[in-house]
Formats: sequence, structure tokens, C-alpha cells
Amino acid sequence: MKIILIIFMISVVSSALCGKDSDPLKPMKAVPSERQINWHQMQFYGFIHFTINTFTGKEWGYGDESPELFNPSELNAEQWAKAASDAGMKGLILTAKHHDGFCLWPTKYTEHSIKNSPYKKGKGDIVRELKDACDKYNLKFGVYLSPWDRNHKDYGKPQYVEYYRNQLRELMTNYGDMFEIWHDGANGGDGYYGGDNSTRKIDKKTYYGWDKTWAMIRELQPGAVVFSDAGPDARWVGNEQGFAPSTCWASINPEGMYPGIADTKVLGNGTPGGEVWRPAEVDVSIRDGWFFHEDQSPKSIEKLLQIYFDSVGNGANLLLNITPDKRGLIPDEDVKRLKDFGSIIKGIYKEDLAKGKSISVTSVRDDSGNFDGMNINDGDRQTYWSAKDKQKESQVILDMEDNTDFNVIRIEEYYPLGQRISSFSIDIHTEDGWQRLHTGTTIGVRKVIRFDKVKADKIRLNIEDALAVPTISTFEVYNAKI
Ligand code: FUL
Repeated sequence: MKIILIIFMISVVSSALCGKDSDPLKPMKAVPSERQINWHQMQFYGFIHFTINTFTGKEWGYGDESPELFNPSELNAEQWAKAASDAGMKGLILTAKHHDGFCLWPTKYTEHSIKNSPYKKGKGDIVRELKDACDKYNLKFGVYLSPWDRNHKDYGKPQYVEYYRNQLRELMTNYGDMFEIWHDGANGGDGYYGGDNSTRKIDKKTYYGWDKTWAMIRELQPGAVVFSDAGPDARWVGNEQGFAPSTCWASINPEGMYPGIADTKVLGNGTPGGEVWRPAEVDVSIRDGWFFHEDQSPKSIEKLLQIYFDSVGNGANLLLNITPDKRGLIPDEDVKRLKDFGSIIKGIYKEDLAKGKSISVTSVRDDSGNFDGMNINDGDRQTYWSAKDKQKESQVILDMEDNTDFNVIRIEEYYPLGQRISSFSIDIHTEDGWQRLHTGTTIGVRKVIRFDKVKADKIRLNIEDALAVPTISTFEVYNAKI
């Protein structure tokens, strides 16, 4: 009897100290991998489109351009990295080789490269220069290596696929850790092809042997997210205008999708309850073209902000392209635009007005403490609230105590357990009672919404429908100068 009593007391004391065992929440079928979670946290990074096209004024080089044309007079990769860092970007992806086949590093597999250009008398290596600059500015680094190669004589034959893999291996072995490898799905068919000047058709489903290539990437760069129209880690959002649709699921059913073959609507919206976690990345250029052209100018701050809310705000990652000019420098106007944009975005998140305010929820999953409402606004996006099992409709009410001005709300589901919410609304309590502020569909990894400034003393999140019992890891409120 004594022993039983002692055991009972120990268990009471330990549950008081550690919280009761909680009832584990069943994950959705599709959940992110660790590399995808790290990638989601980056949110915003940059693309650098720079190659022989910068000197010819083209967007797609034919593949017959002489390496002699590549001669940036003042190239400074640290200027690129600083501009990216000032913009708030967390990494840079470089076009190591675009469709024209010209390589920005001295690859041993072709003569069509920087080693036969006047740049640094053939001793240059822009992949190395940018990687070092990224290290200096604490940016992650990645490469774009175009599968389509309009220069290579063997394009369309099995030998070219070996060449492509050899180049990838070279890049992934000699330049340190990479956070993303970018496979473009574009292919126009015609090209120089070693002087053949022909049109070569390939079967996008089978030609490149993607499974083998991706297995090699996994082996050499296990932390790198592989991007293409069809993943396998991140998917193209289906447009180059700078937005993810407001309904954007991170999950998708992958059948029939290959790099260069995918339904753009599905790429945009994703698939509720889809089989695999394959989130969207929004790629868009700061200027009209992907490469620098004299007669173009950078997008306005208002346009960039709209792109930010329509991409990052809809749970996608934003890949904003910047265009070094013929000097090898990002034009002053763009540098300034990026810096201004970066400080505005940083300014939005200066003070979370919801943090630590009292919060009430319709139900809590259990009394372990692991799913409490206060996890939503404790300033930690890793802790979360969840309702009782099967309770898909729920409300969260945040008491702001006083009338408070705000114009931005940021919400996240606890997405390591999968994406659940399919319909929600937000109400505010003002002197005139409760009013509807916003209605939406998905939240997922992130929903950041902006609206004209309102004043309210309470904010209510109504979760109206979900695929499974919902989770919310953060609900943040900002009064931003935008
Ligand atoms: C497209 C390419 O054809 C463009 O030139 C650019 O590289 C863009 C990011 O992807 O598919």
C-alpha cells in the first residue's frame, strides 16, 4: 500500500512538473521534410540572371555566341550579395549555365565557358566569386543549371544527360553547401547544337532520367531543396508574374508531373490533402526581363510589396531575380530599390502587438499544456494550439485590451504536421460591435494579409473548415508603415 502511494505521489509531482502526457496529433499524409522546413523558413531569396545574354541583349541565347563576348568590366559579386542582404534575402541562386550553354565556372566538360572569355583572362570563376560573397554576407547559395543546352552537340542524345550530371556533380562537389538546385523546364527546341543548327525534340518524361539525377543530388547535397515544375522538393507556382493564388496548398498529387510538364492551375493552387509535400516557389524578376536590358527599369516599391504579400503572404517562397549589367554590377537604381524594400519589410515586423495578450479558444485538445491557446501568441512559432479531435470549426479570440491600430495580420498553421485549414475568416471588435475584416481559404505555412488601418480591441479568427482538426502556431498583429 505504501509503495502504491509513493508511486502515486511521484506521478502527481512529475505530471505537475512536466505536464501530463499529451495525446499525439495525427499528421496529415503530406508533411514537410527537414530540408523543406529549413527552406520554408528562408521565405525570401534572390536569383541572379547573368551570362552572355547580358552582353547580347537576348533573353534566350541561341548557343552560338562566342565566349569572347563575355567581358564584364567591373564585376563585383560582393556588391550583388550586399544588395541581396540589404533587401532581406536569405540566399542567392546563380544561373551557372542558361539555355545557351555558356558556363560561368571553368568546367572541365566544355570549352564553352568563362575560361575562353576575356574576363580575368580566362581565369575567372563567377560561381566561386558569388559563393564566397554569399559566405561573407551570411547568405545561402544555390545554382540554376539549365537542362536545355542549345550549344551542346549531343543535346538530345544520352551523352548529353551524362554531361549534365557531370556538371552538376562538379558544382555540387566544389562549391560547398547549396540550399537549392534549380531545374528549368523551358525548352524551345531549336539551337546551335555544335553547329548543327537544328531543332531537337526530347521526351520531357524520360530523356533526362531525373530520378537518377535527383538521387545524385541527395547524395552530394542532402540539405539542398530540388526545384522544378515538378519538385521533388519545391514546385514552380505556375506563373512568372510574382504571385501565388490565395488558395495555395503545399501538398500535391505528383502523378504525371515532370520538369516542363505540369498544369499551371494545379501548380498554383496545389491539391488539398495531396499525397506529397511540394510547396510553391514564386519566381519573378525585378525588371521585365530575366537578364539586364538598358531600356528597362526596376519595379516600384508598391509593386514589390504587392509581390511580397501575394507570394510570401500566401505561404510560398519568393525568388526575386536581380540583373547585373554589362559592367557586372547591379544598377544603382535597383540597389536602392532593394534596400528600401528590405527596410520596409523589416519594419512591418517590428512589434507584434498580439504577443502575450490574453487569448481564448473554443476548445483545447487536452490538458497537457502542449496545445493551449496561449501557444498561439507566445512569440514562439514552434509551439501551437490545437482543438479537440474532430472539431474542425473553431474560434480564437485575441483580447488586445485597448483599442489598437493595425493593418497587417500574420497567421501560421503548425505545418510540420501538415496543412489543414481550408476556410477561415477574421472579425474585429470595434465601437460598433463585431465586423468582418477578411475571408480566406488556406493558411498553411503562412498567411500575411494587409488591409487599410483599423482600430479594434478584439480580433477573432474563425476557422470555418479544415481537412482535419486545425492547428495554429502563430497569430501576429502589426501596425506597419506601408
Ligand atoms: C524560364 C527561362 O526560360 C527564363 O529564361 C528564366 O531563366 C526563368 C527563370 O525560367 O523558364
